[in-house]
Amino acid sequence: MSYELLTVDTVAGYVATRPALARFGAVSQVREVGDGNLNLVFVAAAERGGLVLKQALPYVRVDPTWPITPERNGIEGRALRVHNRVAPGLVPEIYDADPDRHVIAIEDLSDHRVWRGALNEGLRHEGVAAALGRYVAKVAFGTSVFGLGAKGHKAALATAANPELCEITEDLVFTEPYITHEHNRILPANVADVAAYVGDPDVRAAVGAAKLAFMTHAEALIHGDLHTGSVLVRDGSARAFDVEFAFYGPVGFDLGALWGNYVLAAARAVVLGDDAHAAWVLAQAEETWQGFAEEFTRSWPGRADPRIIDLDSYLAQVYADAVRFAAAKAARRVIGFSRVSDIESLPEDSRVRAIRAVLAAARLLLTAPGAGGEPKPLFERVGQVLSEASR
Ligand code: SR1
Ligand code: MG
Repeated sequence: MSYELLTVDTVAGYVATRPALARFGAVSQVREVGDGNLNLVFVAAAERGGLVLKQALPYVRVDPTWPITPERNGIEGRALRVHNRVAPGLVPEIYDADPDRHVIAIEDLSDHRVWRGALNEGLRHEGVAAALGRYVAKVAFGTSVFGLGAKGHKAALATAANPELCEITEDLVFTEPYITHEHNRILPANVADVAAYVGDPDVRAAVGAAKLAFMTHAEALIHGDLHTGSVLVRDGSARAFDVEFAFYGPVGFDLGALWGNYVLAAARAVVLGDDAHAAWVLAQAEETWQGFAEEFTRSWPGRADPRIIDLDSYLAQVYADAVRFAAAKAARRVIGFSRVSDIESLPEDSRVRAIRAVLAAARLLLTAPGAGGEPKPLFERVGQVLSEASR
């Protein structure tokens, strides 16, 4: 290890060495709260407020035999500064970035909670889905050719490559679930469900097209991993965090990540018999889309070059991308590496039904003719499919 990892005992001393953090004063209390796949995360209480330190490990936290570049921490810091500029109030503030120890210091949002957990409990945080749509729109406009102009976009793109983390997504989301791979974990009762999904030629063609779009459509500096575990909520507030997967990619990927995770949360609700919560969760797809489309449309008159490119055509392309990405993002969580509590915390018989339902919904999203245009009818159909497939 070429750099020293922080511990609860060394955080106070570390903060004292960082000029950018001097305004917080002495740290008095530290908790390690990291529960994701990759990083150490400390919440520190100091004389003049709280802060969070996030340090990249040089390996996957949940599988130390799997090396992963700690340079992602600097990539996250740079993306977070950009997102704070274009979408203030929708991401945590960033106070410091340390390229030697691979640490960023960010805003303490301990008065918020992770949205996935709240959704799992059947809680409704109104306005979060729309706020996230606005976040995606502000990033989509502010970091793209629309906000930066052609040359500005190319210059920004050149500073924001994230090949190693993109490769993780290419493998885990778009490839491994569709091949025989040691990461895949399939319950005996779901073997036929997975085989039907991954064996469908239309599914494979659509996922292949989605993978190519992910790899080549450098539209904006997207979040890159915008699942419901990357969102902090409080009444009246939503913040997207954990932007280490940020790169210049397709805008629809962030919207699709949210939609795919709404499908997972809804599948959980359906098998638990809470149809009202499932319907509410799926209705958030429309809320997110409206938040996105309205915010993007509001920004449109300020685009750098008003010639030729048509707003409605662009929104239609983002929508079509998002539908495919939603399916891929939901399916990967029930076949491959990195599972989610929505499904994993269910008893096995319910989990089998939820997984079957998620795969049926993903198949619908990837293959339904006429999925274009409107999320409301599409996600109402998703709700029907979840109910039917989980019986
Ligand atoms: C090895 S990283 C596994 C997953 O964790 C992150 O949240 C991303 O979703 C990634 O695919
Ligand atoms: Mg993450």
